[in-house]
Amino acid sequence: MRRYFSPAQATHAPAQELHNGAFTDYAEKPSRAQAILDAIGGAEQPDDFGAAPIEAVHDADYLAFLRDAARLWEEAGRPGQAIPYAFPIVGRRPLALSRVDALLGRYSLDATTPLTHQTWAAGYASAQSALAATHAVLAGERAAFALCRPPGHHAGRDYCGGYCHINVAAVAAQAARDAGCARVAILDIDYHHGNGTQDIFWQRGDVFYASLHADPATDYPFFWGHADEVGEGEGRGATLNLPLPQGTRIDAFRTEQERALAAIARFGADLLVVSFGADTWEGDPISRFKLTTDDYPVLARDIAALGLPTAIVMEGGYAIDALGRNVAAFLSGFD
Ligand code: OKP
Ligand code: ZN
Repeated sequence: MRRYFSPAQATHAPAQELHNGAFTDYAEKPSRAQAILDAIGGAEQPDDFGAAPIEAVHDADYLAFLRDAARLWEEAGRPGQAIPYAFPIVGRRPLALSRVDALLGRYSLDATTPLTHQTWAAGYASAQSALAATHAVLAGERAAFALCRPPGHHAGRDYCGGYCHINVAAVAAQAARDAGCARVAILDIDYHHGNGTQDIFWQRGDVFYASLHADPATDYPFFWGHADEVGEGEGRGATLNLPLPQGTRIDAFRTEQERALAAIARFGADLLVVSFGADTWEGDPISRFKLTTDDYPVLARDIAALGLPTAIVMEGGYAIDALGRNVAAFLSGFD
């Protein structure tokens, strides 16, 4: 399988995050990528497809914010990391604010995602890896893997959060649409709901979003991923949420994944994007499912049986010692 990763993706490295009311080591570490590379035998540097495929999914003012935030924060003389802390949740309106504190709140979903001087470059490169995998399958590869890091599925058209800045799955899906695929499906099997991906395609009937994830009644991102969220307008019925309880093991996970795959087959997708998170593994430090390494090839074979050209993009997975073997196990199911 073709595999893509750019060294620029490793440069974004916040020191700490706000977790359980205290600052702890940032879980989405650059060493996640090295662990995966070691286990899958390296990866190719992606071609540069430019900013246009990213701008097809994200607003220009938001992308400018990603480029500038750390510099503005530093210029304002702030000693700590660029972390938002005031959010316009009441009466959100298009105020022309320039204070970096206001911009951080305006363009962020949460306070867990510090921005760095390298955030834009790393997110840009992560999106290029997703685009390279997408173009590989458009050119006839059965499946391809983008080692996306930073991940993407919590990021929306104009906001970051949940360690995500550029929604790499959305960039991949939109690129496939623009390359002529009439209908594209995204299957999100990260532990967390991909609220950003859902939001981007909420009113679209041409991109189907199906997600298995921890019930947002108990887990981040709390406000999205509930079973009654099905899309709106043209997108009504093109969003499928399958929340699962903490403690979920392979049998229940596989049964629900079969439901998602059946819905994708009925939708009639020409191409599939898989948002793959290995944070469903039993030893993940921030997640509570009970999948084992041996479960991943089983899930992958079920997905491969759909017979669709498949671009796999990496999302979460924070047990770094096990991450490489879990990713390699998943990819082995597509052989
Ligand atoms: C990103 B991905 C809870 C903090 C939650 C954010 C989790 C982001 C997961 N104390 N932190 O979906 O793997
Ligand atoms: Zn996750």
